[in-house]
Amino acid sequence: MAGTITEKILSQHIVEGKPEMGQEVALRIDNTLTQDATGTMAYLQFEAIGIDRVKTEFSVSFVDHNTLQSDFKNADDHRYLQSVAQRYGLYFSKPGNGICHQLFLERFAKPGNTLIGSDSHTPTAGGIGSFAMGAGGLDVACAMAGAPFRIKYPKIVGVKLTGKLNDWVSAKDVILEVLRRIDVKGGVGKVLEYFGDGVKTLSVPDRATITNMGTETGCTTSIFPSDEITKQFLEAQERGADWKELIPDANAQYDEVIEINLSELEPMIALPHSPGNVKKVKEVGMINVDQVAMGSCTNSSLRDLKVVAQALKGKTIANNLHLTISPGSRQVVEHLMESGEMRYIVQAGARIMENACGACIGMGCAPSSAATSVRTFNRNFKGRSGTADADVYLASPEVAVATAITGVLTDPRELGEYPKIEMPEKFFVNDNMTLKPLVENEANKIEILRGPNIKPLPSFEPIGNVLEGNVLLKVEDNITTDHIMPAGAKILPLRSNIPEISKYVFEAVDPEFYNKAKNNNGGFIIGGDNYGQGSSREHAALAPKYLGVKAVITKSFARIHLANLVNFGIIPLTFVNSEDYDNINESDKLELVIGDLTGEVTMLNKTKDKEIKLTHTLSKLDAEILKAGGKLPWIKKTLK
Ligand code: MIC
Ligand code: SF4
Repeated sequence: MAGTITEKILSQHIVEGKPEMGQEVALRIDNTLTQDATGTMAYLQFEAIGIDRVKTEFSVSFVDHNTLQSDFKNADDHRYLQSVAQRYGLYFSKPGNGICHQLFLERFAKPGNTLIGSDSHTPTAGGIGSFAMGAGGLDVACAMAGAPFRIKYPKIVGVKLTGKLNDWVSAKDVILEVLRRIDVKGGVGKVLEYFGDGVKTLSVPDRATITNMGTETGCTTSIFPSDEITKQFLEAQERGADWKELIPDANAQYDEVIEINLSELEPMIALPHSPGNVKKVKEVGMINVDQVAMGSCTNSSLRDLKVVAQALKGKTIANNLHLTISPGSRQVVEHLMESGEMRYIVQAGARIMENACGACIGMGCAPSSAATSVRTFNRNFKGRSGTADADVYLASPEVAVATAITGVLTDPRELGEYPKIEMPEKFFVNDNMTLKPLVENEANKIEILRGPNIKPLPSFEPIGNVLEGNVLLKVEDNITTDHIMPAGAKILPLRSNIPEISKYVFEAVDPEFYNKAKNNNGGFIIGGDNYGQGSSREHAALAPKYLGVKAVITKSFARIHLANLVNFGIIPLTFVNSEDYDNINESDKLELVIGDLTGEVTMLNKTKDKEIKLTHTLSKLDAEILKAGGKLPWIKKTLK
């Protein structure tokens, strides 16, 4: 059968359902990944499922988000994660080894495999030709226990690349251009599959930058072919045996095509406070910049930092700003040391940070009050940097380094000749900070080490037929999971303690939310379009559930958050007529008759004495899971 890459991979992994756009299909999952911030909860759930060993081809547990260890909590989480990995047959990547997606790309990802990860940027592995999706921790726990992962069969959008990038223009500009065109919800329900002659001009890490930040379009995933370039990359990583060719057939049919001529692209930048708010750098002008931060799973590869190092060679960063650099992995650092390029970075005055997420998730390096920060990251949601009134811009390493040198936002083409960089033929391969899975009889002897901050999972009752309560909060379009459940240095250490972390739900949106939820015995949230965009953190569903939130009623939802709401027994409903959003206010008293959740739901706004029709996209199975009070009780029954 002629087909796209997406069709080829999915047809080999569908275990239930028909490959028809919008229909639910269940996929066999080959690999999983977790990171520490979502991982503790995922493994607590995995333990609760009661399986003796992971059932995937392989699964990896990374520690990269919170590595501050400012007290015992964080260190206890790491110790717990290491012991769980050893007990249940996973690989374990120790803190400092690097950022999960960069490491997975370098050392694990395989073309043609399916991967889910408890992190929304898991599609980074699409750069190598894996079909890789972000998911809630509970879905990852279920996949580790051998359960399939369910998605709506996507619309397959072909992104046709032609031409070749000019000097000082790089992969980040490609994905910023995609975001400029389709914005932060233009990818919902879709796979962005890259094809065309331009593909062969991009290296695997370039491709991974594009698939990584594709997440910001809301898409199910993004994927590139696996070709000769992929083969060379894998061989250079001593993983030639993992390569297989994966290219679309000549007559492959896409449901829609977007064309991008790489030769026409210019340096781009996303303005505050959305990754979809994209303009050309030259249109924005010379704004003063206080901080430049480089790294994150989007732009911390060897190529990226080599360009930065060469551009910094012999220069000093501008007096008015700070430059921080967080490399993606130890492999990247080792090469920069070996080539001497690390010296150029150090000599120029950059602050070298740990190989971790760091500033990207607000773990330090918060900008000063009302400051402007230019970052090579993928998200610039308001407040995510740790400074509520900072303006964060997202750009390529080229734009970032040019800005670091001049002190004002700078089109890198003004720097003159593009640095020539030399990539190594073979990468330094050193997996000594990744612990291998133990054989079964060794694994069974491992004791799981917990700390006092790792609290038991809360359990929830099955949902009744009629839901009553008050509207606790009404929010606008594009509310992110960073709004719902903030991260950062203060809150991340509480990820394994739901009673504590729930005190911070919606903290920056409505500081009274926690008290309101408590005083009202829970209630409802009203949202606009694309509610829950951004991260995969299931705490954005689990913590509101803990506070008694019964249903979230919006104009539309982001994919991963919708699944997380179902997983934790909060009913996600949408307005049949989106104008009805205006017929509900905060504190209104609502009554919802849920029934069996097979069709429309009628809601009575008792305060306004008005009936409002609601609908949903839930499958029969979702309805079953919701009725059972969430996925954990349901999966325990199913897998027994
Ligand atoms: C993010 O970039 O927002 C995170 C932090 O990596 C999240 C995961 C989390 O909240 O732990 C994500 O993207 O899923
Ligand atoms: Fe880490 Fe930032 Fe990537 Fe999330 S987006 S995985 S916080 S580097």
